[in-house]
Amino acid sequence: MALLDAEMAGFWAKLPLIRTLLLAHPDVEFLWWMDSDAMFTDMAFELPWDRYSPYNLVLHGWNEMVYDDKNWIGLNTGSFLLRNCQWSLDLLDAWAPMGPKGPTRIEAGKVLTSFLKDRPVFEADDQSAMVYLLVTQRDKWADKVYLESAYYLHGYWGILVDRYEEMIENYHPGLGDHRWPLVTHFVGCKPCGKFGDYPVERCLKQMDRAFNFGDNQILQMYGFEHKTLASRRVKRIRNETSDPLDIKDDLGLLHPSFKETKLVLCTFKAKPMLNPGYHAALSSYYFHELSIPF
Ligand SMILES: [Mn+2]
Repeated sequence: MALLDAEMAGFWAKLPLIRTLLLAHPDVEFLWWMDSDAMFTDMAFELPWDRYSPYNLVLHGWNEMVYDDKNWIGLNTGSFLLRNCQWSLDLLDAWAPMGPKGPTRIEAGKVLTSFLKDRPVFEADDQSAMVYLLVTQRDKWADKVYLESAYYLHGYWGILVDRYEEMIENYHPGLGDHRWPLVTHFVGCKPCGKFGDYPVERCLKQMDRAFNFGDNQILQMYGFEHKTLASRRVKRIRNETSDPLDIKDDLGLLHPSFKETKLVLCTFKAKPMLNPGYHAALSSYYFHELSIPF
């Protein structure tokens, strides 16, 4: 795939970029891909890392929709976790062949539309190609792929953004699911292009609301919040104090704790590593996983 960089434009550009990032950062165990049209909207949610120790790829999705229905929206490739190991580099190679723009991508799109459920006619996209790969080469990949549906690793914006006020009224950050989504992903919004599936005004307005919904969780640490979710202006929600260390930190965002996690190495079926020194360099089997302050 290293040779295909220039051909992998549009939604396929993530593949060569991810490959480069994995190789450039061997000290990073998991890479979390986030589309530029996706936002973190729960700043307190902790990913269930232990659940993922046997897996190398974690996507939002449902097993039945992918493996039984072959539905092209059975999973989402806008926000996913990929373990940094040889398995993942192999996966990127297997995922890439439908990507090169031009006749390859157009012809591959026809294959995907006829094979997958409910897929409209359009050129090959990375998400459909992932469903296709998992269904057609299930034995090779599926045992290391976890489809997560217990929380919104990806959350479709259309069913979330009109409920933010209701969530604020009834719930709190840290839940990550329909009550307080970890990620709000503006699938189908193309405010910079002509071919979006939704009106540009609704997309832009709701992107602002999603941003402010997430931003409120940061601002509250400093005693402020947005006047409304539609407003960039902020208001004070706490009196000034001469004793800032006494400020309550209900979400635990001011002083996040650093956790020690057992490093899980990639597992192989009798296949040598690309670079034997790659993981050996991580001589300690423990590392300090940064609690990402989003
Ligand atoms: Mn996206």
